[in-house]
Amino acid sequence: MAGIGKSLRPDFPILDQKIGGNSLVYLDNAATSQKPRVVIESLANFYSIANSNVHRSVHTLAERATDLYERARERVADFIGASDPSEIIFVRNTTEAINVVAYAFARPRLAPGDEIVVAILNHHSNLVPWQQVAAQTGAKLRAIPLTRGLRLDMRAAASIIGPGTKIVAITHKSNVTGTIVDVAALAHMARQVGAAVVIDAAQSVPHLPVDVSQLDCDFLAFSGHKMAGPMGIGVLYGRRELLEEMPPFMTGGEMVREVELENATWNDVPLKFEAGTPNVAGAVALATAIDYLSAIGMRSIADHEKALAAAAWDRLEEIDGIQCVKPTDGSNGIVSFCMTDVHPHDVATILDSEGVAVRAGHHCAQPLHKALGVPATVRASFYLYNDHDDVERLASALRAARQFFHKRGGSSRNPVSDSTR
Ligand code: 7TS
Repeated sequence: MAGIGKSLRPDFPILDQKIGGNSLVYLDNAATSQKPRVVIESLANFYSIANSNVHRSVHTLAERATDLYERARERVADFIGASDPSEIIFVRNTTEAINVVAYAFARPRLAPGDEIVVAILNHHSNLVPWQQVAAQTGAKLRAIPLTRGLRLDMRAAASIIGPGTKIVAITHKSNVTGTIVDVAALAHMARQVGAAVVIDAAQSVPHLPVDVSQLDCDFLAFSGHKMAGPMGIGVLYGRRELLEEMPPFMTGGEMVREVELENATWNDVPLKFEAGTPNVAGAVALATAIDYLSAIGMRSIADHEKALAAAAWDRLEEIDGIQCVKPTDGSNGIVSFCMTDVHPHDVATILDSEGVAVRAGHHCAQPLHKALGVPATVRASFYLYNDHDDVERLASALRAARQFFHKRGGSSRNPVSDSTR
C-alpha cells in the first residue's frame, strides 16, 4: 500500500536506532505507539510560542493557549463524530476516563441488585473500576463470555442484558486477541432496557474509523499515547445531557462557577470535568497526531494492520510449537501466541536481543487469559509504520528463540506462577 508502512518510518525518529546491533522492529503498539516528528515538534512549539495557562488570563499568550486548546477539542470531536466539542473532556488516559464514568455517572445511580454488564475480554481498566463501584453500591457484575472462535458471544449478551442492567461497559477492540465487538448491536440491546453504554476505545480509535454517532454509545474513552500522540492526554466522550446531569469527578480550580466559603457551583461542561491546569500541550499535540493519522486515513491504517497481522499468522503457523490465539473474525492488527515449553517472557527476551520489541504477560486482561486457559501470551501488535519486513524479522527471531530453547529443553520459568504482568 503506497504511503503507509516503510515509507512512514522516517517520520518516527525513535525507529531509526539499533537494539542489540539490529535495527529496531517495534511491535508493542498496543501498549503505546511511537510519535512522528510533527507531534514531537507540536509539543516543543506549544512550549516555545504559546505556553500559558488556559481559560483564565486575558494576555496574548493566554488567549493563544486557550485558542489552541479549544481547537484541539474541536479536532477530537470532529475525528470521532461527536456533535458538539463540549462532549469532549480531556483527561490523562483511558483509565481515568472510565473512572470518571464509574464514579461520577454510575455510582450515584446504582442501587443494590442493579447490574453492570462487562465482557470477559475487557482490559482491567474497564473492569476494576466497575468491581469497585459494584462493591460500593451493592450492584452486581455480569460478564459476557467469548465464543470458541474468540468473538464476543452476542447470544449470551442478549440473555445477560436485561431489565436489571444499568450499565454496559465493553471494550471495543481487545488488546490481546484483536477481537472487534459489535458495539452498535450491544448499544441497541442496552437501549431497549434503558442501560447506559460505556465503550473502552483504547484499541479502536487509534486503529479504525470510529464514529460515536454510529456506535450510539453514551461514553467512549481513549488515550492519546496509543495513537501517535503524547502520553498524559486522553479523552472521555460523553453525551452532553448525561455530562450535564453528572456531578464532577474531581473538584478544585477552574471547574467552578462561584465559590463561597461553604459551597460552590459548577462550571459548564466540559470544564466541570477538567479540574486544575490541564495538559494543554498534550491536547494540542494530540490534535496534531489526529491530523497525521487522518492524512493517511483510518481505513487504510486498519487495512494495513490487518494485512500485516494476517501475514504474521501465516508465518507463525509455520513455526513448530507456536499456538496462536486467533479470533475467527480475522486478524485485526494484534497477534498473540504461546510457544510450547517456553515462558512468554523468555520469548520476549530473545526477541528483544534480535531487536524485535513485543510484550509478554497477561496484558492487563487476566480474566481473558483465564478463559483462554493460559496465564500469559506473547503479543505482537502492529501500527501504520510497520511493514512486511517487520513480519519477517518477527518470524526469524521466533525461529531463533525456538532453536535456543529447543536445545535447552524449554525455559526454566514456571509458566503458571511467573506471570505477574
Ligand atoms: N483499555 C484497553 C483496551 C487497553 O488496551 C489499555 C492499555 C487500556 C484500556 C488502558 O490504557 P491507559 O492509556 O489508560 O493505560 N493497554 C495496554 C496494553 O495492552 N499493554 O500496555 C497497555
